[in-house]
Amino acid sequence: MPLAIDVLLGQLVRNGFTAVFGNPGTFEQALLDRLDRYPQLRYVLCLHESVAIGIGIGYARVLKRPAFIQLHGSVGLGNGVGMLLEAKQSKTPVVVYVGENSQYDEAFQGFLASDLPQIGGPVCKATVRVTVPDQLTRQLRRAIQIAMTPPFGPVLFAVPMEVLEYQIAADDAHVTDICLSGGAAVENVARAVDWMLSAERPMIVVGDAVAWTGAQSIVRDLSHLVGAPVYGLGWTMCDAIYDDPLFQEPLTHAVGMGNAKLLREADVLLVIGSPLAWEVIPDRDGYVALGAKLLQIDSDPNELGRNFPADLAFYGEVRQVLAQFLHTIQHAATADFINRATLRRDTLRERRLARRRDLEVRWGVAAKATKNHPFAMFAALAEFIRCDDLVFEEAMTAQPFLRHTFPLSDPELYYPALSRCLGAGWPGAVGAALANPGARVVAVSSDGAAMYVPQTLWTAAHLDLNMLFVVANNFSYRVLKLNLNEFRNRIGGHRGDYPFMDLTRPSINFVHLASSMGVKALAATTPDEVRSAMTRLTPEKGPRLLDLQISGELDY
Ligand SMILES: Cc1ncc(C[n+]2csc(CCOP(=O)(O)OP(=O)(O)O)c2C)c(N)n1
Repeated sequence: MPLAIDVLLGQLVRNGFTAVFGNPGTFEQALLDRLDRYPQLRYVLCLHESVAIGIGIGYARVLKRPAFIQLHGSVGLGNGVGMLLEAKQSKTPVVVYVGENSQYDEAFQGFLASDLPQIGGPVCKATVRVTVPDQLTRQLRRAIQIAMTPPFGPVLFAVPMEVLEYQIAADDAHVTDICLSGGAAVENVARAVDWMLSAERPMIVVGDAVAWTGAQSIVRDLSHLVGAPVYGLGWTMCDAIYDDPLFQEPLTHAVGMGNAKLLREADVLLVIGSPLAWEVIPDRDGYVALGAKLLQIDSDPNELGRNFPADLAFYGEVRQVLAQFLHTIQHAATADFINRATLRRDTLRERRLARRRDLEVRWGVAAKATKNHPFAMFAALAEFIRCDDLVFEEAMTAQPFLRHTFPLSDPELYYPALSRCLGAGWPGAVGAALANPGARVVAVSSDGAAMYVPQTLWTAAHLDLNMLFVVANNFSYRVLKLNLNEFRNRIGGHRGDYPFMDLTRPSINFVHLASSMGVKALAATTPDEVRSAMTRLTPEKGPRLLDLQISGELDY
């Protein structure tokens, strides 16, 4: 009979896993020892647990499959807690194998003794702990299945070390693929469609379930047909066709009052695959105007009517339900409806263009006064970004400038990390590069976010990945300053200082940091310096880094 570790690795191969992202210790030595027998599985060595989980998250988002992560015992799991919450809240499927000490030594309460399910439970979708070797494969299949069943999420797979050393029966079972069927009953779709056909101000909000099911073009077709603007909420994937004229913008995840004001303009609000209201500070008064209809579609039943009662809620695979909606509206649309929808469409297209023009004028004026204004700096950088680059970004307050200047037309090539757990950007980008080896990956992170995971650069250099890392470096935790301003506005009393929010004294030398890990790096403080740095970095092979030093002023 084979060793349990071989049965485990065989199961991973059978289920199409291609990589293990980890930071190892002795509890997991059986896995390290046997991995070279499975060339289908590549081990990606990471120098911190948040990097390993973050790379797994990026890999899973790009391949739209669960990733397999290995952490070392209670300490490794503890280090990874923040990034696991990132996976849980972004509903990204990852199986997190954590080794632990032998059950035979439990009574010693020895080295690293702790309780893995207690540490990981609150930040994982589920916990599976194997205590009997013969149950290993069944439990592993269960862990994989839980991770990839909507709502997706991280599953803790805890394995005491001796379990992997037993001989157990081989089996060749697969994990069942779950296909969700459209749960929308025909008569309810008809009611929802009636509301949409008579709406004067329909509006669509899209979240990550759209990208997970590849439904962006159906959303576009639906929005064009009904003449509705599309907004994004809670994005870690690109849930809309970014340069479509009816796509307006992703909404903020910081303060919900502005979002609520905007959504309350709708008389029919269709929310697809996104939690409604989950910002840092949500608007308790509600996001739906009095008398307006709220329609929700989600593959996570927990989201339906969770914070605000929906008038109709559809549970099912988002793409299928949407297709059903589109089909029904196409058949029911009258000439009068099409005329009204066309008028709305033209107005929305104009509104988007006007907003872009206004921003360019405002930012353009500011950029004349400030040589490293982020608009001018990102515009210079964008001259070197190709439309087939894969952009994985955690640009934080520089995000509007990136989104305005970069070519982001292909939703499969744009991943906006959301930064619940700061530091998801760079590791996610490495995961994206591993998942999509043909693409050049552009990994933009703010300086604060980058400093949670600088070890990522080592893994990128170690694997010689074709990546451009960019630090959107404003030498501060700028968003915390903006939020503090709001707080002080509320409680009264502006002091003009921002305690513990400047990343200076000493300032971080990203060029030295990157060089120390084998990544070629240059800094730029003006748009011209960006151009000359990029001219030198672009032809280089392997990972490169641009330290994009942008103004941290608060009023741009
Ligand atoms: C792991 C983790 N620690 C702390 C925070 C709290 N936090 C939220 S935003 C922020 C500062 C972000 O600054 P930076 O990344 O430099 O972006 P900027 O606002 O300057 O654009 C911090 C520390 C967090 N979200 N995650």
